Amino acid sequence: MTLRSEGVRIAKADGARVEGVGHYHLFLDTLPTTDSLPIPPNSSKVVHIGTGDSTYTFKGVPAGRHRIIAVIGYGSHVPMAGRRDTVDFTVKP
Ligand SMILES: [Cu+2]
Repeated sequence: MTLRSEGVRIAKADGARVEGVGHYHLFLDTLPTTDSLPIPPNSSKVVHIGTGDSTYTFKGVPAGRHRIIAVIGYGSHVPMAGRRDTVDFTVKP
């Protein structure tokens, strides 16, 4: 999956909350957490792309329909309001 943003500079996660600077988070087959709280640590369903990269590959996703919700969060991992998008896809058997 490749991500793209406008109006936000994608950077390494450094713990800071700087307007207009953040990194991507991916929620696989789960709803994003509350906007006012930091996104939980990485798990099988939650990914912080804290390196500042714009690509990520999920491995071992089973066949069937899936949904990824991408959320840009500040360096502090708190989501940026309105900075999210959803993609639905199917993994073939
Ligand atoms: Cu994060």
